[in-house]
Amino acid sequence: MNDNLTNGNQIQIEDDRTGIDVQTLKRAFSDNLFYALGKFPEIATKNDFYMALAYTVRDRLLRRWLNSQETYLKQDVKIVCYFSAEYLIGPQLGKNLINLAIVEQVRQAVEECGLNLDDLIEQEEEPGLGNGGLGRLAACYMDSMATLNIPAIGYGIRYEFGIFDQEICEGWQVEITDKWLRYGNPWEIPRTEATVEVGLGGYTESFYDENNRYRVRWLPDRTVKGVPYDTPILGYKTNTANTLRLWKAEAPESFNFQAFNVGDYYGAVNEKTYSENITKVLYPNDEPIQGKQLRLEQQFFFVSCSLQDMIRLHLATQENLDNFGELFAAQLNDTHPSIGVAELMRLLMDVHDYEWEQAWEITQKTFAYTNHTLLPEALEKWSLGLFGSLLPRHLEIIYEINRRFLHEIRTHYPNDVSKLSNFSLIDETGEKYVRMAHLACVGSHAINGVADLHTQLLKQDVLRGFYELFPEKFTNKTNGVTPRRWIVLSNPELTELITSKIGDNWITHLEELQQLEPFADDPNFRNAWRQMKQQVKTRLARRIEKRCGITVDPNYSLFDIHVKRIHEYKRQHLNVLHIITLYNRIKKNPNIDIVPRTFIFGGKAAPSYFMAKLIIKLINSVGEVVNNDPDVRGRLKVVFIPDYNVTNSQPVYPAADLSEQISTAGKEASGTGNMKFSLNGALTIGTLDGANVEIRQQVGEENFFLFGLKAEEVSQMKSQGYNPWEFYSSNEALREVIDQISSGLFSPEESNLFKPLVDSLLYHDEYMLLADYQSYIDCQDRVSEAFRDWDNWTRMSILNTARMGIFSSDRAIREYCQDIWNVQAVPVKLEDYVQAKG
Ligand code: B1N
Repeated sequence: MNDNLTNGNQIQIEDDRTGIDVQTLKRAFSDNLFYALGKFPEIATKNDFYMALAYTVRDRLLRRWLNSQETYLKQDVKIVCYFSAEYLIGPQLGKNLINLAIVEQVRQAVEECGLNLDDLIEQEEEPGLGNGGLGRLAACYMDSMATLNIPAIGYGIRYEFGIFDQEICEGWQVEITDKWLRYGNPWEIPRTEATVEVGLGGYTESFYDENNRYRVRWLPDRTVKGVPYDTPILGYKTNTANTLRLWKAEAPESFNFQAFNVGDYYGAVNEKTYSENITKVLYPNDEPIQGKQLRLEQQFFFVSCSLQDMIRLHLATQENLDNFGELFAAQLNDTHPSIGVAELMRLLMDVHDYEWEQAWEITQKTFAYTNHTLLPEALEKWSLGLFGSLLPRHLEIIYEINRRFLHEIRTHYPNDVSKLSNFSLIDETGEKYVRMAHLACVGSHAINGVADLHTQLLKQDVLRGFYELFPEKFTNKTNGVTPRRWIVLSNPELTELITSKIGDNWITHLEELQQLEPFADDPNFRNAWRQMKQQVKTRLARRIEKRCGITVDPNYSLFDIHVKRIHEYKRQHLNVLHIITLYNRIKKNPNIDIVPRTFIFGGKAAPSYFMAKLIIKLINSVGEVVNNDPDVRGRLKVVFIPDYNVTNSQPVYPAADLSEQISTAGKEASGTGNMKFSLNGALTIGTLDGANVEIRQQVGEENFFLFGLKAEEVSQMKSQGYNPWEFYSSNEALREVIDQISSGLFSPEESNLFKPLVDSLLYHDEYMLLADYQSYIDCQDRVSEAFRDWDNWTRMSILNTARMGIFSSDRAIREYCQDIWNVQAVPVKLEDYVQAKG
């Protein structure tokens, strides 16, 4: 059984509790079912079994987690604090099993209990605490930091309701509340002892302290408690387990007691509800913002909690905060946490007695800012009225930062008053606003974009002035994704095939995928590759059948996949124009020789984004017609996978033949789905936008389907007065497609249904679909021709995977560590823990 037990020393006793041989795992699993869940196996639900297994796995990473925290505390090491309002960490069980390298033992243990591991893994409800790419990037970076042994804390918000669940009813998106905590969350541990208080509202007053120094204090009119909930983030086959610390807002008891004392029961309860609202729900918009007070409260709340937490940690081993910026690197994931600049200044000056100059030095040294968007409407700004009433002290501090900053501007550009209003942290062109990107830029020592093209456009355009002023602050950090989740966990078939040829070192050194290149010329390997792809496509086809009731053909049909948030700039509707174009070709000539295609869509629309919701309806309506037309004979299928999230995306990326990355050039900051597809051997049809540019460079232009206007051509055409109508009237196929949509061919019950969409294309076409239509169609025709040559397609597919190594989030994190954070790896020891040989 367990031969370690025979020695009977300390180490083996520990091993008896958390050993990883099959017998010990079985015992632990049933113990957890009984002692933690309080269930006999006979009456346990599937969820009980899942929970028991989750606890069993958590038990096995606790030692690493606690040792990591102890190591950081004792060694005065520099810690990365990732500040993000969103994290999309996905389901944890499967990932932790892989990282602990105990998949097979656990599979067997669970099987010997009469259960199936994959069923239990599927049971997990993921924490949907983000909207899309930005939140998922934060999760990939947490994974890479742990894997690279970089000390890190992820700070964020524990939303009670994450991104809504999406259902499709009669082709329309319906939003359902995400009750992810309903059955409990086995991965988190509340640390109530580390609770902090956050003030809101009220006013400020100045006074002279005992040393006769002029000081300011903030007298908030309400306070909220922040309670941290910690989730361990274990690295891959390493002892490092970092912490994701998410804050939950709670009402302070004192408020309730006060109100109770005066007999105001309702007031007390109401106050409690009001405070707890702050972390109730994630705002479900991914790009444009709405300027809602609650959102600013969320941002300030989690940032203030986190900075207070860092200061407490720091002062546990240091005498003062002088070297705060040497021991912490705080990364601002977009401007959402940028209020941190003013909050750290306040904490340093008002609470810890620092003078402005030194506080400012510490603040700039601590923060760095990542920009994630080029859409002007997505740049965050807060109206002065709202800002001042919620954060009066912070507004004063921002005014003072601005005063000093504009003084520098005046000396730098003595004869140019227009510079002042351009650079100002306050937008005074109409109603007055605080410009959060400006605050982030002046308060940080580094500013980065998330792909080469994006960083260039930031320098030339969005943040041009700041680049002229401090060029040395700007760097590019092209996004990356973690191969552990996006290959090893999502695509076991591919993982096995790669490993059979080049070993498994690529999982932490993704550049080694290069070693696959020579195999692209090996017919046996190409065969194996094609079979693997077939297998994975079949897996997805089964899910689609089950979920959507649509039969698709994994063997002969090209899987053409477009999954991401629904947004006009991402142009899902351009894809639809192509589908209708193919449909028309078939209708005109039902015997036409056409490459069969399965068009797969997935993605959520912001609930208030009318046009995005109409695009979902259009996809489903076109699908209804195309899927059921006997002339089509199943050669085209259109599928909309509902409720696209991390869990549901995992079977999707591996199954793609073609990846749709067709945003209007200059609009998508980077994209990360583009990387997941290509890594899994899909070919890309794409514009020169975001990271597509670099993906094409890497995989080679002959292995990438490029179309469309370039970013500079887009802006040129715009400035010359773009007229979509010209494209419409001069292109017969396009005109037919548009006319069919507007005539109600796809909405027989309501012929005007898609009028808003058609009108927007014909009269504005902000995202230049009509300008790119023909180029897209021609390119899709090249795709189809290429797919006919299966063998060569497979070659291109292999080369895509082989050349995508640099898009690992490990590479991205190494760059952040070197160029921005100046942090080093810190290995964690695992004393008195011995891995069982079993
Ligand atoms: O961030 C991703 C990029 O790969 C995508 O190109 C980019 O669109 C995405 C407000 C955002 N930018 N901005 C957001 C999210 C939530 C929110 O409330 C804006 N998301 C992105 C990772 O770099």
